Amino acid sequence: MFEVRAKRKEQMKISGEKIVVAGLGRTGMAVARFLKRRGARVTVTDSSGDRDLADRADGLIEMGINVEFGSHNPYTFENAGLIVLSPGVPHTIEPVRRAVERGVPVIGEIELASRFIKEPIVAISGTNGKTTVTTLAGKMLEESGLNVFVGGNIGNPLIDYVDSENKAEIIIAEISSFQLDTIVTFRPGISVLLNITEDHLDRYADFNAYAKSKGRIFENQEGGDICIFNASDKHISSMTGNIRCNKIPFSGDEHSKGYKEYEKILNDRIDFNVEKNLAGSDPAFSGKFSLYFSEIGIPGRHNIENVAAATLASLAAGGNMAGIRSALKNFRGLPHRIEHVATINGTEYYDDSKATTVDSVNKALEVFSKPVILIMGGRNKGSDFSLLKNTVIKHVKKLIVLGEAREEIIASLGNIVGTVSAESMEESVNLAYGSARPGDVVLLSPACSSFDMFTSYSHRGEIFSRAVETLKRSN
Ligand code: UMA
Repeated sequence: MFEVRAKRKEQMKISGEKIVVAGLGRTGMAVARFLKRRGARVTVTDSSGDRDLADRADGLIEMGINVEFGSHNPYTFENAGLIVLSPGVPHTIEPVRRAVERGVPVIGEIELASRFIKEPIVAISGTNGKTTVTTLAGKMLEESGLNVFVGGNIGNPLIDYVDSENKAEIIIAEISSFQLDTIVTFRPGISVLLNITEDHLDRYADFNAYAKSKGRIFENQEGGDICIFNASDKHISSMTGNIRCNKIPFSGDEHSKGYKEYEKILNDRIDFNVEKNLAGSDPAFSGKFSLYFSEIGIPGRHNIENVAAATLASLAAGGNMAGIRSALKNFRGLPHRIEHVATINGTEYYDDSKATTVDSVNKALEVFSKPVILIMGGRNKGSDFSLLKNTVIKHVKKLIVLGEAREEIIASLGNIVGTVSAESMEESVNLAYGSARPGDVVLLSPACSSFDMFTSYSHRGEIFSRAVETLKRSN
């Protein structure tokens, strides 16, 4: 029943077409080269006038690609035969809207790539955990002996796979809401939706618009396709009533409607009871098995959900139990996600810089039973920090805030826990050290993006770790 197969592809004419690529980041560069190689007349446009763009543009200009940067010229968009947007370029910006009104088709890189990829695609989305599940599912399938390409929002554009010489048997793609905004026919054979909580409210009109975008992962799936989703997430369960794919819900909430039919997360294990033929390559697979939490090397209840999702996706994609268990045994999580950095005088220091949403900070705090000194702040993505009140009361003994969102965080949480403001990451770490007692935890979990002070969340995490290491050496 659950046959994993590649889908019929939309034909697409590229040679000789006038195509505009918006955004000169990693995606835009890859798309422009891909289109040029196929004979399109390509213009890349970027609203920024940064110097590094000029350096990047040089290579494209040498290939005969036209590059415009410093602003978006509406005329360029309106006169295109097709516009391909990078994920970071909203489809709602004025020049794109005007071009759409004039009938110019607009797609994103995922849509473009999917029209040329023949191999089956496993698409993984959700507000939190998608990189972890994408990485883990990739490892489970590799350990099952399959040749896998892992890409998408995780950092390497899918379009790069199309022209690569190393062909895979299966594509594991992390897909963001930004990428789902610009799909048309994108139809993954297997979709995974992990959770939907507040994020990117600086780009979407409201939460519903963001949630709707996430739900588009199911939009083109048909019977025979598989969709794996977290049924204990009320936003997800409200959108899965009418989807056409074969549903494989998992849930840790016994009060969920239809719970009996779900893959169940209990207190010490995940109980699976999936159709026998979900396992494409494992004749010994009986359908019923348990994974005990003691087999899982990454902390937190949210990671149990991630493991359930990765296991189901891997089985659906042809993985076997030996491969799944082996990957699970060796997987210790990804950098900057509740990553242990050091122990100094009995205090544990953790880098959770990837936690850019309120929900991910709530989840990180729930991992710890010890008192937490929490370092938060950065650029607010439209979050309501007061949603952290209950977990902060329960877990946090001191709050240290930094970055643009300091005042907003103090206004939401400053009256429930001792809060101090810091000018830099180094100062934050020193303040945390000054308040720490043996048995405490110091946790960087910002609930904000990093772009006010750092180049990325990983840069922020590295600066935090460096400050902790310096402290450790001086002890
Ligand atoms: N730009 C414009 N016009 C605009 C807005 C931006 O020209 O209106 C330009 C910027 O000046 C910049 C370029 O667009 O030069 C950047 O494009 P981009 O942000 O799409 O950057 P890429 O390097 O192509 O990275 C994108 C994803 N970025 C975003 O979604 C914001 C990367 O996800 C992804 O790894 C990469 O494609 C490969 O697929 C990053 C991310 O933060 C990690 N994703 C969000 C998340 O995970 O929460 C969704």
